[in-house]
Amino acid sequence: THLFKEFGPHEHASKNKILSSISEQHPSLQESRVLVLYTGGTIGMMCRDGVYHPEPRYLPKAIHDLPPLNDKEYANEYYGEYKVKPYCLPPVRGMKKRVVYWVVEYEPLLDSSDMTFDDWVRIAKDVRKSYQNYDGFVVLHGTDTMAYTACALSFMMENLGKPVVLTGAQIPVSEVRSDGRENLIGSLVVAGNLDIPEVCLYFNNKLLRGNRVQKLDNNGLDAFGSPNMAPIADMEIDVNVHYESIFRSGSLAPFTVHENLCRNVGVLRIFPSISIESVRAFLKPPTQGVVLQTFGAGNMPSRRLDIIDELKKAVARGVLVLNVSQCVKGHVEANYFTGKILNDAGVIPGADMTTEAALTKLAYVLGKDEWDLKTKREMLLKNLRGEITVARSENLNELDIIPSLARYLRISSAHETKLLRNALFPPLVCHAASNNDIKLLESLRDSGANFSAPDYNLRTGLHVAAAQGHLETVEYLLKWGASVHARDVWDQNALINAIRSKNLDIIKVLREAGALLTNNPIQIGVELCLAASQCDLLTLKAWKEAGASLDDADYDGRTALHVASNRGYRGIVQYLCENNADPMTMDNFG
Ligand code: ASN
Repeated sequence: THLFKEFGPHEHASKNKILSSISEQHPSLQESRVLVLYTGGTIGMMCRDGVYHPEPRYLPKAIHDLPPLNDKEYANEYYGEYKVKPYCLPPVRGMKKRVVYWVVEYEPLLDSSDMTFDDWVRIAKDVRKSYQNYDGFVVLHGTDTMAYTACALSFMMENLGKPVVLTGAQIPVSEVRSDGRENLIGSLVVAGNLDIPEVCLYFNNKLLRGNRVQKLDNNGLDAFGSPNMAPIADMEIDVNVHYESIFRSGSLAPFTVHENLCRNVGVLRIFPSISIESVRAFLKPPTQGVVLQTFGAGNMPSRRLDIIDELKKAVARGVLVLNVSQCVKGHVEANYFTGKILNDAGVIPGADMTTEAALTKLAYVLGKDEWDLKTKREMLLKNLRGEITVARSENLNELDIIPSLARYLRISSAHETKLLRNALFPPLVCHAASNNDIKLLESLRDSGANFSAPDYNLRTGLHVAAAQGHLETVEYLLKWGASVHARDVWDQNALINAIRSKNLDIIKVLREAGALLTNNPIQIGVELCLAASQCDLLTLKAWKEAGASLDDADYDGRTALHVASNRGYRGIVQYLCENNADPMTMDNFG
């Protein structure tokens, strides 16, 4: 019962209340909704008896009174009547949508050193439960084990289509020099405005891929780095997102959470003259997965045949051993005999994964009961969520038109050419989508186009293809990671566009990829009544296929069944009754 204890500005509410409150009619379409899960960490701590402790309820109240984190005037004007009032970020320069957010405080709040696998599962499940109601998620977390949580969540969240941003602080918000305020603002901006469907970590003006991150400094405010990967975004005066490096799931399946993590995993750090007894003790059952931290580019003392022999025996018993380097930078490669000897023993090379990523990947892969041992080994070698660097085989081909236009417009700097590319690609993608031109889409992709980047009306190629009824293009765009959640300036996603084009096949494909109806049920009720009044069976079928309840009523409580029976449309009445419309529903006039 305490799971979703929520602290609005000065009130408590159950999770259900939060969900119902955000489905109320929205004052402005140019908003995005973010859910903040506050798990603990220094950000909300207070110093008592000379040591820091998590302080329940302090942080949500502090945020409420901080103008850069809460525009009270806006909140009162638009959300004054809400049961659980959200916090509203003031407008942020360069960002199209205002961020409106709700904070759920966990109980108990934890120093992240106290977190366990169960806490990762709890966070992942909470995101799953509220996934359809928010555009992005922020997880407030202690810094000590944030890298582990970020890695674990990245694997557990399959086919993620929205940003999940972890952040925290080195100095609590209760202190004057706190870095927590900036970190929270930056994370909210990312979660509410950027199309980055990844688990990431935001700290000190940098956005890093979650499963590449390590805590590198326990004193500096720039505490995190991802030594083997450049940041996904730098938040300087301008926000510079490196869209080409974003990892997008190529699967057509919807978002899910894999909860089962194998606990029998561990990290074994090799050091000169390590004893065979400790190696043996470590590899003993019930151990199922081991991250082996080796020297340099993945090397072992080759004269220690006793250890190699123990490793071979463990591998033969089915233990998965993953080799990562003790160096923070670089990757494991069998360049030396001392490295090759491990490969020959059946140890799996871990490329440039961090120890945190390797450990949580093992827990995830070993938790997949449906995979046999061979598949598990293959999965450990594969780049599942961007945790491994994969060399791009082909170079980006600059689309011919870009350099010519750059010359014509007398643009010479690489930066300006990049701006030109970013401005031109979205309308070109929409144009190709509208013509069902997969060849053009292919060459745009070769040139580095991001299929989720919206045009000036925030429309993407997927909106256009769905509106035009081009199934092949819809499938192609989804395969290359287009977001099913993108909403245009009229608050419509691709699913609504597919309903308007009455294309049941497209609706099905979008739904399978995780698309959801985000409209208010009253809006849907109005649409259903309108379709019934026009005897438009196909539109009713389209709404049904998209997941609408045919019982949704308009503002007067009237349903499609009221309208169709009033007009004597037998076919429509029959269809509605066959699809569970309730003939006993009363409108507001009884
Ligand atoms: N011990 C704290 C934690 O991880 C450190 C921090 O958040 N800066 O919860």
